Parts: sequence; structure tokens; C-alpha cells
Amino acid sequence: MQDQQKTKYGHRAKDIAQDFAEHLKYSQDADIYHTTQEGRYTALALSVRDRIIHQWNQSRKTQRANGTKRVYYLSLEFLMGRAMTNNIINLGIENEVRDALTSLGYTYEELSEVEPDAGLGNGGLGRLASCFLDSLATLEIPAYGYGIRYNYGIFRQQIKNGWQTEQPDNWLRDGNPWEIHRPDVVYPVQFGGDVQVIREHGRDRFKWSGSEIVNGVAYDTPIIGYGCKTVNTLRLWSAKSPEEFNFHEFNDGDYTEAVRSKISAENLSQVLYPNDTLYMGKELRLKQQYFFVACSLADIINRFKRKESNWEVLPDYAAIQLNDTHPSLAVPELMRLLIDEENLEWDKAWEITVKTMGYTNHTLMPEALEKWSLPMLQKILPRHMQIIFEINHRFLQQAVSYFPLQPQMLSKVSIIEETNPKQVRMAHLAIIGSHSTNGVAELHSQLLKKSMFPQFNLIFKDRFNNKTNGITQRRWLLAANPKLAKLINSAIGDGWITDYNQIEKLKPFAEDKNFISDFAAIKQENKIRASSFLQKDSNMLINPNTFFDVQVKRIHEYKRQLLNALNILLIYNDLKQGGTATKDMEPISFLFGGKAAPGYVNAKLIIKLINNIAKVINADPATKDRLAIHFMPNYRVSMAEAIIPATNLSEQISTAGTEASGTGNMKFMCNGALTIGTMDGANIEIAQEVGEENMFIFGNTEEEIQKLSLSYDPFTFVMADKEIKDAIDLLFSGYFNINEPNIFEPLRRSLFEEGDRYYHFADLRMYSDAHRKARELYKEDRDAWNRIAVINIASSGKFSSDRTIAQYAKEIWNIEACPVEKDLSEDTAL
Ligand code: B1H
Repeated sequence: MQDQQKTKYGHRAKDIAQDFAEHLKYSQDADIYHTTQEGRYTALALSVRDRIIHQWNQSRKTQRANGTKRVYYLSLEFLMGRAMTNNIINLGIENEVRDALTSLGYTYEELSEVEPDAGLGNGGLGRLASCFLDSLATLEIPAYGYGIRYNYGIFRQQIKNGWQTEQPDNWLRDGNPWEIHRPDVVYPVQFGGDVQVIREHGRDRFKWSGSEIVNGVAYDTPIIGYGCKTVNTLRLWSAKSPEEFNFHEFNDGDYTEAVRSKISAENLSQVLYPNDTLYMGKELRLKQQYFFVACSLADIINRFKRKESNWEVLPDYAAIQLNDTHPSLAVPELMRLLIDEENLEWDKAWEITVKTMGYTNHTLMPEALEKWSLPMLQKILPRHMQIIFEINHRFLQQAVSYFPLQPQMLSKVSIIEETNPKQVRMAHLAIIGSHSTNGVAELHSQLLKKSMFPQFNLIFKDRFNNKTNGITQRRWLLAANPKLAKLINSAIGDGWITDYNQIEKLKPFAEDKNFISDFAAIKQENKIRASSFLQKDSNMLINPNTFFDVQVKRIHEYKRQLLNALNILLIYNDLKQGGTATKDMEPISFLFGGKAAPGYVNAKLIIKLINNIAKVINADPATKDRLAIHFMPNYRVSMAEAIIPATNLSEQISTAGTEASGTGNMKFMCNGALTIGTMDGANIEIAQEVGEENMFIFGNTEEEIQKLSLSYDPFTFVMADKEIKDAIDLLFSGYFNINEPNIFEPLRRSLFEEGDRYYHFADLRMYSDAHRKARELYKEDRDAWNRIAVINIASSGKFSSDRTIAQYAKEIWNIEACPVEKDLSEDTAL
């Protein structure tokens, strides 16, 4: 483009520098006395946002004009992390931004680090939703993410005397330059009240009048596709009281009550529930779920009605995907809208609903299954409860023919659980109310059919399917590990960024000495970068010249951080005794990170245990310089981006049959870590892709665990293995808690008296042996280690969320790309 042509938002460095300076002046009113890093970050963010808006508008216009189908991804969680670097990369203006900042005397890294993480999720499920949005936009699929704009995301974790404490995450404190507030997009949502039946034209009509109304206001965030012109939308709902406060109450003289009800309405979108794979039947959570489902469906219907009046074609325009059962009230809500508001007959409405909805299950853990108390649901959503009864009634009539004279089978599949009080099983509602139920890895999907929902698999055989999870290589490789990305580009070009199957072309480079040594040098640089990140973030001192063994994920008994800790004790004892297992051992840093749900006592105790072990072992002169243990406080997306590229060994050690998929495993793999893991979740598919010889697989398989469960006795395993026995004795002798007697009793009880539900002792010996193999390979044949690391990267092609989304699009949503062209009639950066 000719230099003299003035574009409003040009993307030459000097255009960006000029806009940045203008935003500093006019949006921030900065001068020599008012100049902060936050102000500069915001000015840069706004300059980037200016370069998105036009194409965002253009994307909506194109999608509208084409009359295409759209995907609606309903999720109570979106764990987005930071937006700025990702947006700059996806826009393709990174070099220009860097030059612009350099010309003004700032550095890009400095400003990027000012941005707080958008932590609107707990873990894998929320991060998956975010990776999916990136892939949907990059694949040019018209899509909306719908969720809640929590004022407080996942809590900030601090460690005090080894214990987790939770601090509020006020992520919006300094404003959020990436969102657009849309006060014109607002829907009233009602709760409570009662339902009237009116006889009209020979038909019963139901009128629900709620006793409480809360408005949902939209906040939109752009989702930029990489290397294309599509900009999709993440639309988050914020709860707003319909009135500043209740004037009736105010006039009655009850000022405090009037303000309280306003606050109570706005409480709805205050805070994310911090439980991962743990269900708690809280009323406020139920209200959050209905609130965001009601707003999202009203919005979807609104968009549909602008174009169509024939309801039968709704499934041709909208595919609604339920991210777990958390949004499953969408089923009765869509029925309510179609029947009560739009006057459709039940059968027609049902057909439309089932065709429109898809449901993704994310866990087999029974304690995660959502069951709402029937009286509570009835009180808050009386009309929905009626509809659920009717859905159940009609379903059971259909189910009878599959289970003649087997009433116990009917009670198994019923949406209503006949306990006292009765419970509403949301997974049953989701399966019955959608045309697709998918698991998130092969094993998980098999177990869904075989163990969790065998009766449903009989009735709805064609509904069950698998969609193995993936991650976006753009955030987790290109952005998080720019040096490795550049090395890969120099070897195979940059096609992998949008077509990750091409990563396979890296295979021959595993045999290339120069490539291997470049890879090793980058790993070392990343370790130094990670160490300095941790020093700045939490004042930790990690030696970058050690082997990085990393387990980062939510703290949960099934993920077995305890197994890792027990293995560390075996290593410690062996080191102290000068044993053979640690002879000439490479110095190791064991790094842990992850949050425990605030009410999960044992998970919090595991954090305390790791910290106590770390304190004692790190101070022991006998093992100093050879063994260090660190708990990294406040693990989050931006920390993952620093740690994962620096990792040598990735710990994926859940009990077989418990981790639905895992996605951290994939992030480590594509950054050239080797995996030590069980045959669980997506680890199995990773092993298939990379070859078992290029992974450290150990432990009982899911089938073996099933068999073992009939007679498992943890004590027998411990007594049969002297080293394990010694480690356990050391652990529970008080050695790590001299001044805190008995604090680890609950862990001892759960391992021994309560039967070791997660089979630590059935796997510990195999784990320890596999770990030793990994250490020895790293120590004795570094070239072989690095060769295998490159084979891992080259074999990670399957685990792109682009592949996952392409499968959802074809096999569940029946949707195609809708490419957006650049609008030549307007000046634009894109
Ligand atoms: C996963 C959850 C989850 N499964 C309930 N289930 C929640 C359940 O707030 N809640 O009530 C929150 C989260 N999260 C994870 O999903 C699985 O454990 C992982 O194995 C899987 O990789 C991930 C994405 O599919």
C-alpha cells in the first residue's frame, strides 16, 4: 500500500505509535504526573481494539447476509487468560506493535504483563471453552460464546505457612479495554412466583409470573481468527437490578430493604463458583445457571426472529452446545419459549429442541453430577419444573418398551431421583433433550456408554459419540513459546499455525543434530525465563540448571498429587541412604501448582503436605543441590504460559478411569516435554500417536483397576515393599510436621482406613520405576531424550482444538465456514 494513502487505522508501526500516543493523551489524560504502566497498557489495548472493531462489524454483517447457521457455545466458564498478546498475534501485527513501542521507549513484554488474567473458569473445562472460541474464529465458523461476566473470577491463591488461602480476584478493578458494554442488549429474567393455567381456544395456556426480576446486560469481547478476517463474539451477561431500588419499599420507609433487593439481584453475576468436578447444590448457583441460559436463549431467538418466522427451521440456523450440564436448563427453557410464548404444540417444540441442542459430558466422577433438589427447582422455576415433569413422563413412556416389566430400570433412567427430597438429574435431562451426547476422549466416551449411562446407550444408541479434546497451538505454542515456534518455522514453514497436522513434518528433524541442539538451547532459555517469572511472581528461587518435573492442574485426590509426593519421599530416602535408584542422579526440581476448592479439606491438606515436605527437604544439606520441591502459588493461565515451555517431564498420573481427558497433557507435549502418565483420558491417545516407547507409561489400566477394586487392600501393597513402607513411616512419623502434630491424619485415614479410593499403592512401585527410567534417560543419553522430545512435538498433530472443532462442526453441528472478506469500501487495518 502506498505510503501517502491515509488509512484510519493503518497497521504500520508509525500508525500504531501515533494512535497509542493519542490514546495515552485522550483516553487516559496522561501527562508527566499521571503516567502509569496500567495507563500505557490500556492505551495500547485500545489502539489494538480500534484495529478489530471494523472487521468485527464486518463479520456480523457477512454472517447475517449469508443467512448461515451459527454455533452457540453455552458455558458457565471461559478461562481466557490475557487477551492482548493473543489478539496482536492473531491480527498479525506483532512486529509493528513492537517497533511502535520501541520507537517510544517502551517494551512490549513489560506492557503485556500489566494485563490481569480473565480467570472466569476453574480449570480444564473453562480453558477448553476458550480454546474452542479461538478455533471457531480461525476456522471461520460463525459462533457466539455465551456465559456470565463474573465480577470476581477464580480466587487468587496465597500460601501462608504452607496452607492455601483465598483472596478475591477483582479483575475488573482497572477497567477492561477488551469488552464493549451493550446497554441496548438487555433481557429481563424472572424467578419464583407461580404459574396460571388459562383455557384458550380449547387448549391450556400457561402463564408464569415471577416474583423477582433481574436484567441481564450484554458485554461483548471480540474473538479474532488467526490468518483470516473472522471476528466472533464472546457475549457475557451481567446482572443488573431493573430499578435502582424498589420504590415501593422505599416509599414504605424501608430504605435498607430497598437497597438490599437491588444488591441481591446484582449478586447473581458477582462470583464464579470455585469448585472443579465437585457439585454443591447452592441456590445462587442455580439462579446463575438459569439467568445466563434465559438471556442467551432470548438473544438467540431474537436473532432468529429477525430473519425467520417458521420455527421448524430453527435447527438450520442455530446449534446450541451445552458445556456440561451447567447450562442444561436450556432444554426446558427453549420448550417454554416455544410453547408458552410462541404457541407451538409440544411435539413440534420437542423436535425442534432436540435437534438444536448438543450436550458434552466432562466427567465420570459421581460427586460432580448435578442434581438439583426438586423443591428448590420448583420454588425458583415453577414453570420449568412442570415442563421437566412432562418431558420425563413422555420419555418414560418411550423407555418402557426397552425395559418391559423392569420398573427398576425405569427408575434408573428417570430424570427424577426418588430420594427424600427428590432430586432432578440434570445429565438425564441433557441426554434426553439433545440429539448428541459426547465425551471428551475415547476412553471417557466408552465409559460413558458402558458404566455411566448404559440404559441411555440402549435407548439412544446413535446419540453417543466422542470428540477428543484439543488445545489451540496458537496460544500454547506460537504465543507461549515464540523461540520454539520460530525454530519450527525455520524447519517446516509456518503452515502448522493454521493446519496443525503439518507439525508431523518435524519428524525427520528428530534425527537432525543441529535442530536437536537448537531445541535443547531453547528449552534451557525457557527454564531461565520461567525461573525469573517465578522469582518476580512469588519470590521463589528455582535453579534453571535442574531437571524440571512439573505437575500443574487443580488439586484433587483423583489427580494424585499425593502419588507424586510419595515418589519424592522414595527418592529422598534413597538419596539419604546412598541407594542405587538415585546414584549420580541429575539434580531435579519438582514443581507443583494448582488451586484446591476452598471447601475441599483433603485437597487443601495435600497443598500443606507438599509445602511441608518442600520446607524440610529443601533445607536438608544431605540432599541439597540434588533435590528441590516447590509449590508455585496461584497457578493460572499466564503462569502456565511461562512454565509449560520450560518443562522436561509432564506429570499426568491420575487413576485410570478418572480423568475424562486432560488438556494440560497436550500443552506439555507440543512444547517438547516427555510425559510420565497412566493409561487414562487422552494420555491413551497421546501414547497411540507418539508410540509407547516415547512415553513413560505406568500403572494399572482402567480394566485392571476394576478387577482390583473387588479385593484391594492398600496395606498389603505397603507391607510388600520395604521402600514404600519406609516412606509411609517417614511421612506419618511427624518428620515433616514436628510442630504441627497430627495435621496429616485425614490423609493417612483416607489412604488406609478408607481404603485408598484412588489406588495410590497399587501404582506407586510402577510409578517409581518409570520415574527412575525417565531420570536415567535424561542423565545418560541427553541426545536420545531430546530426540524423543522432538518426536513428541511432531506427533502432537491430533491434539489441536482446530481438529476437535472441525469434528464438532461436521458431526454434531452440521455447520460450515462462512469466510469474511475484507470490506474494501472502508479503511481498515485488516
Ligand atoms: C472437568 C469439570 C467441572 N470435568 C463441575 N468436569 C464444575 C465440573 O463448577 N463446577 O461445578 C466445574 C468443572 N471439569 C474437566 O474437563 C475434566 O476433569 C478434564 O479431564 C477435561 O480435560 C476437562 C475438559 O474436557
